[in-house]
Amino acid sequence: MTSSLERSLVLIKPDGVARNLTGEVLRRIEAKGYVISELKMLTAGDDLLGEHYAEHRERPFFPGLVEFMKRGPVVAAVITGHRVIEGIRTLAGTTDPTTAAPGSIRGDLAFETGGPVIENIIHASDSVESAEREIALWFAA
Ligand code: 3AN
Repeated sequence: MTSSLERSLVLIKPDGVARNLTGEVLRRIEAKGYVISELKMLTAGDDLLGEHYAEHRERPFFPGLVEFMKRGPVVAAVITGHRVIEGIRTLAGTTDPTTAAPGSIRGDLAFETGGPVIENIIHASDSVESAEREIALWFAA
């Protein structure tokens, strides 16, 4: 069997930090068996968020997404484990918190605010390539 040890960039977004859910999200990730390799809190700026969400730059919700992500501190983590990228996406649940599966982080803890952007507590890398790009952005030496 080939090795599938991976790294994922996880962000606890400003809604999650403001609601004191940092511990709960990290608890679920650790309880699953994944390892927190790096961890820090910071307030992101336009440049970092523009790079992080480069694929969404032309979307109508992009300005609202950046404003939301700048609203307060985020917690950034590098999580390590076998197939951790797919595993954390499963723990997170689907993007829309209203229909995210109960049992998932978004399904259990996030809700629709009626605002211009979906607030859904957690970001988790969606591929090995995204993860390595995002880790370099958020944990630049
Ligand atoms: P996910 O985080 O589930 O992979 P992405 O990468 O498609 O979702 O979107 C990044 C973030 O942009 C989401 N977590 C959410 O905050 C916001 N977002 C995505 N799609 C929409 C939308 N249709 N309307 C408003 N905000 C959105």
